[in-house]
Amino acid sequence: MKKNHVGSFTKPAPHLYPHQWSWDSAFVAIGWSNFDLETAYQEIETLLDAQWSDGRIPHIVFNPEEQNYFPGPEVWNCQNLTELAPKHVKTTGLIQPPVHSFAAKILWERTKSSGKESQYRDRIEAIFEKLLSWHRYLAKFRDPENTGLISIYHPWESGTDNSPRWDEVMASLKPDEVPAFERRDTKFVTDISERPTDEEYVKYIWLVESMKKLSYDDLKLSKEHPFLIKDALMSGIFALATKALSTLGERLGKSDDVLSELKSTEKKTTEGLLQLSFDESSSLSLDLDMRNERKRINVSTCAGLSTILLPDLDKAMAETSCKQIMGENFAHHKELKFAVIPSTTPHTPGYKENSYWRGPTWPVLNWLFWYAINMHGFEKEAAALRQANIDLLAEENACFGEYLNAITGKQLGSADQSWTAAVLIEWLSNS
Ligand code: 2M8
Repeated sequence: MKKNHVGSFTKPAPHLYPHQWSWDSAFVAIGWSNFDLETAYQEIETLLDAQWSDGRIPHIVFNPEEQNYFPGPEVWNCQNLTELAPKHVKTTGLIQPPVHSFAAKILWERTKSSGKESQYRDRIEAIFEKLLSWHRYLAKFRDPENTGLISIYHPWESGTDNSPRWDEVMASLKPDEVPAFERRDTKFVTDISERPTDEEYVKYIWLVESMKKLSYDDLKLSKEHPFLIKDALMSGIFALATKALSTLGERLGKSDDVLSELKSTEKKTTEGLLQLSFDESSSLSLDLDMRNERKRINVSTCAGLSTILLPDLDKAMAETSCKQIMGENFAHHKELKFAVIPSTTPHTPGYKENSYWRGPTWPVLNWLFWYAINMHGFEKEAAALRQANIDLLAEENACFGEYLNAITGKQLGSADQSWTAAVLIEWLSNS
């Protein structure tokens, strides 16, 4: 993390990801807060400084020093396409899963326990207000259908870019011309089969072009953009983070109106996830394809485990969800050497052992699910999941990998990934 820290933020990885990424920063701030509160606050503040006027937190904030990334700011062209984008800093027009309020709550708890409340009080107040407008943006503009679930317009918004979750929808897209482009990501990984294919990439860029044509305007996008999905993982995280924001709000003495607004948002998302997305037969929360009559996308990936993220889940549902996570489709799949959660259940359609979001394990998501299992009181299962992750990351060549093969223990993608370090710090500091 120290190595990847530049100026006032932490790059997700030394070369592959040279800018500030939204949800990486939230996890990294949690990691920093174990030993350097100031840097943790700065991480969140730098990100929030790039917030759009409608409340959205952009998925990437570009580092002006860094030219070697595609698609860079000139591709996104946000400042010329919409008044909503900030003028002093360049960003993309996408979002990522909203873990930020969850991070802010943890930061404030650690601020209090280190006796630094008065030093950081004004700063947490400012952070709270910005996060409140972020949550209002999500509730209003990412759910015009009033389902309680959050819409995404691009697989990159999901954080699980080329997960098999998106295969059917992506296959149905018929992109016309996209401007000529040269990928840069494939220059930084030794084996390009670990990254998305060129065909997938063309569609990613085509979707970006469509968003640009619609000026990143949510009302237009929700009506006309070809990719519109209610994202189960995004929605589960939204419920968890909204609860965290309302708890933070209570501790900061916010008004009853604000607190009840947050409570009803959390309740609505919880109901949406349980009623519209949860599939009894598979015990998974499934994404909904809004361009195909809200069809449930029935693929077994770690996003389906999002039910456990709901803070107000009843005991029976929490147990079902925990069993699924620790069972034979996920952490205890018979092929895995390490009992960690794979991104996709082995051998389901679209699964690939070493390929990006198609099979390997992401320590950061393991940490999030570990947190949730603990939150629901399954201490034994949480302890086992923590230990399996620590064992995997202690493998000789693990190198804080971006993602890892849980069958062989091989590190994949980028080495020295910041959020992998952050969650390892968390696991080692909190058992
Ligand atoms: C990956 O996403 C970027 C695009 O945003 C990429 O594929 O180039 C994802 O794993 C995403 O979840 C993550 O935030 C980002 C940086 O770690 O990398």
